[in-house]
Amino acid sequence: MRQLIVSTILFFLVSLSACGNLSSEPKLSIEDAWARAPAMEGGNGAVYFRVLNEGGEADRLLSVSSPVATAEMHQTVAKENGTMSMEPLDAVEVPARDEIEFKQGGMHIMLIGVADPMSIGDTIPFTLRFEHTGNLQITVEVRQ
Ligand SMILES: [Cu+2]
Repeated sequence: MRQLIVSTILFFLVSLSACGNLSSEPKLSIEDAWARAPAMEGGNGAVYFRVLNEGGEADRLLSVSSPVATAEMHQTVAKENGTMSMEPLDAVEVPARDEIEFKQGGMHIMLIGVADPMSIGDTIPFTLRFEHTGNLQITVEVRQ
């Protein structure tokens, strides 16, 4: 009888840990992050990156920030007259086992009014705030 109880408890523990491995949570990483310096002092810069989600649940990017300037999430949109424009994004879904990309001509991060000039090779701190994962702090290199 004692043997049976021990076996039952063991089985229960194994089941629990198996569930733990399958638990659906977002598992995020930020790849290929880089920043573009503003063309002139006080102008707008940009930040680009990919967000990978290897987890079994989606997450949402709620906001971004950097000490160098006000950071906004934007979407590039083509207008009917053929010109390009941008619209602010409230939040961006990162689906489970998928990735999203912030890139030139698509979704991107705008650094509004960069006060201190950024040079090629500089690095800037950058924070991404996700609904489930919380804050992810990364360092972004300024490139051409
Ligand atoms: Cu923009």
